[in-house]
Amino acid sequence: MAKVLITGVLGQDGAYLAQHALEHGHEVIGGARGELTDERLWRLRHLGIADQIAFIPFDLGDSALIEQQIKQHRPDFIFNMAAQSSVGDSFSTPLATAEIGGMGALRIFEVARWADWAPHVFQASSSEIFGCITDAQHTEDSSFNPKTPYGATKLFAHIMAEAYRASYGTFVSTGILFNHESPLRGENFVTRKITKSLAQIKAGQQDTVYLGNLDARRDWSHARDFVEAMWRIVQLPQPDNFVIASGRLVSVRDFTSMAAARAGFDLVWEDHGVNEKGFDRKTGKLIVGVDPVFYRPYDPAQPKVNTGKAASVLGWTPQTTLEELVGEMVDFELQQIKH
Ligand code: F7E
Repeated sequence: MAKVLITGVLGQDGAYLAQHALEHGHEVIGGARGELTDERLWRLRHLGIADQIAFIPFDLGDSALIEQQIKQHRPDFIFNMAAQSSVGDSFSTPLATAEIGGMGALRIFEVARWADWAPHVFQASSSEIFGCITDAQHTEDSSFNPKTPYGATKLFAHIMAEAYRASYGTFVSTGILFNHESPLRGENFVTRKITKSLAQIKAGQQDTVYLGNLDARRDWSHARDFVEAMWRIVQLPQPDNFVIASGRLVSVRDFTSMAAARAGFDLVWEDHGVNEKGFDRKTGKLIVGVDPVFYRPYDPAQPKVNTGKAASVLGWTPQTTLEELVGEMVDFELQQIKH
């Protein structure tokens, strides 16, 4: 039985990681900042594991607290999942994004560097570190060129992880994670916004969902599958970097059509840009509109990736198709509707 510290345990990935660790008989210490309100515990409650986690106060902005908690609990594994994880929000909160996502990660690496029991640290890197597309097919060794505050922050932590490995021999591995979704996703991310809105439109509780860039393409997988990859990464004898993705890029428009079909709508798309609209073929009802307020100042195209290293070294490939993921998310939202 290992001791597993998960920062950001109240978030989507933290919750699935905690579930995974508990299922494998490990002890889970859940780091969370602020009060443990019912509202914030909903993911862990939904998974039925809130009572099995030893919660500790943990704030990535507080070096002394981080050091004290890690030294006191001596975890074998540290998963650093806490961050301001919205790319969209990072445009309005660049300092907080960098402070928590960048310096916060470094604070953990620094404690791990001096820890006499040599914990294995997992750092959640992001596909946003690739930024502008430069290679036809990206791998762990592609060049990084982020142009968003979030991407730059994640790149700082990513390079620091490599620096700590090279300079001090600290075990810090990274997963360069592409988009990973689930019913536990935050509502400010596009997949959950779409699935939740469609269920509400279906129930007559919302008229239309307004989105931003429908042409944006993302490589979406199920968060549960990603957690399995993260777990395998920290079990390796040596720290390393792994791209974790499905390799399939789908537009926001196509994701919306898939989700709408699951909710019982047959979308037809008309016009372009801010005037684009998605109507239900059967009823003619307007289901999707575009509102430029959801456009980003910079929205880099996501690259196609080669996940060969994860497959060969970790024996990992995603188990859930995008169709299954969309089905699970829409069904979840339909079940949540209160009539
Ligand atoms: O946006 C477009 C938006 O906010 C996806 C995080 O987990 O993955 C995630 O970042 C795309 C973008 O995720 C809306 O412009 C259109 O192109 O769901 P998202 P993200 O920015 O890709 C990466 C890998 C991470 O590391 C991050 O932590 O969808 N889009 N209309 C919209 N996006 C939002 N949020 N809302 C819209 O209405």
